[in-house]
Amino acid sequence: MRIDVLTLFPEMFSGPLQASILGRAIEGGLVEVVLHNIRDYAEDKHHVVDDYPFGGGPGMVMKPEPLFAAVDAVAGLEPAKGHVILLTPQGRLLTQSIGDELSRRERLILVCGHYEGVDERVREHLVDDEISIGDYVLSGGELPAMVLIDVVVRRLPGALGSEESLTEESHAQGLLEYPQYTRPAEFRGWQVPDVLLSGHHAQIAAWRRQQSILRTARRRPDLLERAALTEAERRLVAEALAEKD
Ligand code: 9D3
Repeated sequence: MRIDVLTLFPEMFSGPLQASILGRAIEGGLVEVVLHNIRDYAEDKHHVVDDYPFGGGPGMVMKPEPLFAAVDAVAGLEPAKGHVILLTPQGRLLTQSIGDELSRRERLILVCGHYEGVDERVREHLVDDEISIGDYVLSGGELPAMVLIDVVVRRLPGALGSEESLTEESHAQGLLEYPQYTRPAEFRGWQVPDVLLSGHHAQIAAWRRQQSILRTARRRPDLLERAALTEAERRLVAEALAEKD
């Protein structure tokens, strides 16, 4: 996979792209991430990339010409034109399934907005998709682009080691994780639950499943609608929710 990133702040990407799973995937040639400074595509002497909004109002708007020029320069036609994604607070909310869907594409082109927004013609005629990472205000599309790259690259076949893939699979049940402990068995007087020290694998699995369900019921009841639970587990959920308030 190849991912082109169009941004006014390419230097923001160096840390996250080098660390951990992402760094390994890039090193190993699983994905190529190419950064482009939008300012390099501004044709005027001072490389201006923003301007005042027509009709007045606060803030600056990103001009269309540098963005169109940048996408034209990197889009490519072989084997396919990249899927152009604008990171914007007005986009569809990023989910795991959107990440999965995007990870099956050959090429992505991520456009990071800054200032109050981008000229509407960019949305209408340049961009194929618009994505937000959540309902909170950030300073630009760079952090969201890094989040999206992480979500997508983890899903590429071969990005995770076999151990990591197995952990991934065991957590892909639509429930929150169960509590985890490591040594020491007692820390500042706080004990690890006995069942985890018992060596009874079936009991441990049952305890973990119950903890996952209770935690999900209390913290993220919205997730339970899609989880596959037995009748007994549904009763457990009902009890947990009843004692909550
Ligand atoms: C406070 C300014 N807002 C009202 C006029 C508009 C606004 C414009 C640009 C708010 C944030 C931004 C910069 N953010 C992004 O470009 C962005 C973003 C985000 O802020 N939150 C979640 N996902 C994303 S994706 C891109």
